[in-house]
Amino acid sequence: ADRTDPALLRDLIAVELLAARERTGQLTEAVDDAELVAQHSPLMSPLVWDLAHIGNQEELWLLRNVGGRDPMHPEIDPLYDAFEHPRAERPRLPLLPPAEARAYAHEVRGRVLDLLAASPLEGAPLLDAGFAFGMIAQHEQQHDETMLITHQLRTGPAVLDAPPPPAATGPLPAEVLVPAGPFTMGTDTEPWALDNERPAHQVELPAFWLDTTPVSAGAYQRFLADGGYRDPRWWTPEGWAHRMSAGLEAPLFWEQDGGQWLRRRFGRLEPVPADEPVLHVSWYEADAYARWAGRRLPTEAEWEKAARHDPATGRSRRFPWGDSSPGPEHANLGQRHLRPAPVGAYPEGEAPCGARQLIGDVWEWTASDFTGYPGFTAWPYREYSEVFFGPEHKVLRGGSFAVAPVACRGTFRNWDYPVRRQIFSGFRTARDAEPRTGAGA
Ligand code: AVJ
Ligand code: FE
Repeated sequence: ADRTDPALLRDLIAVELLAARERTGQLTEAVDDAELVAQHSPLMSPLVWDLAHIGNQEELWLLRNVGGRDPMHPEIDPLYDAFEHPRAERPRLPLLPPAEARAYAHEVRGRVLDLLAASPLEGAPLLDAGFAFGMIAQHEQQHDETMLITHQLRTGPAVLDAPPPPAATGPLPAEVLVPAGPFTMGTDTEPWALDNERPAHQVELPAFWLDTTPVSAGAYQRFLADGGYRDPRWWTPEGWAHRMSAGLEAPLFWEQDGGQWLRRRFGRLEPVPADEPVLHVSWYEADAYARWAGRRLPTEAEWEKAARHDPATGRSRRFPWGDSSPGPEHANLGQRHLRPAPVGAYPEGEAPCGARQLIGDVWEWTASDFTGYPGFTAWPYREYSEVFFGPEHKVLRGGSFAVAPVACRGTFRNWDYPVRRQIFSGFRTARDAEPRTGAGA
């Protein structure tokens, strides 16, 4: 879309806001009011919290900060401030009941569409290229992914349905080479990039080999069958301690039935599909698998170089396939399919290096801690990223089947604790192409 034409930009924003709300509607209308207010896991908010929080953030950023309007219900702000109350406590707050939460989000949206029609989309940093509107569309889509995680944790009969993703094409080599050299990491030009994706900067990397696709559940089962969960050799000391104390035996949602592994997916039990990317593993498990395979997790810079660097032009693309926004032919995004596609799907989404499914399907754990790039400035709010910088969070890249295109691109960075695995997390592995030389060698 032509983002320099204000009329087209307004349409694009309206389409993204609408798409997010449609998804929010599907996720919150699939269950009854009792399930909306219930806590399905202490790791998650009740769905009704997400619903009103979506409306509250939209009111704060668009109606108040951009539009200069007065608060609609100032007394509810603290309830929906993610920093005031940890998720586990949210069910006990005096939250808006479902009908009121819906009405509030709907009321805010009506006023936001009026504001959008009247608002210039330049002249102030929050307005330029419609940034605040884009940030809010992304925010709602991020919570739609969060709500889908809650659905995955929920027990009870299945309520969600979607057609299967496309099949794999191949054969493909197991790994692809990314030659040594500099590339541009991060962005100064992506209009709705969040602060942690900025600024663009050069990074020089040695050559490395990267798995062509995410690690499959079948490959991961060989790690299990080889006693990988019983052998501390493959685990970091922290990872082994966690594996022992949490009693990890397999990815989350897997259960053994005789000799067979089954997995629970949105209320249905099915055999673990061997050709699907492994899902619901923690960073510790991903790291242990990589060690067992004689490999390692890629760094965040390696992941981004594989996904964006175009050796023909030397520039970094927005996506592996080029600069065009993701279509259904490129990547499994947006909850169109409620599962990852088999490894080797999406030939049209291939990166110049030959890697597939870097965008969509599963979030990919990287070896890297979440930090600010050189020259990072927190904007427009410190609590989005900066307060999470540090070694306690690991970076995930690429987006899952549950994340919408508006909240996913080659520069997008997600992060979580290394123990987390209710998220739609998988990984691929890497290895150095040349033996490392020590300092002074
Ligand atoms: C970027 C997914 C880690 O859910 O904690 C939503 C996104 N930030 N509301 C999160 C977010 C504020 C964030 N993650
Ligand atoms: Fe939020």
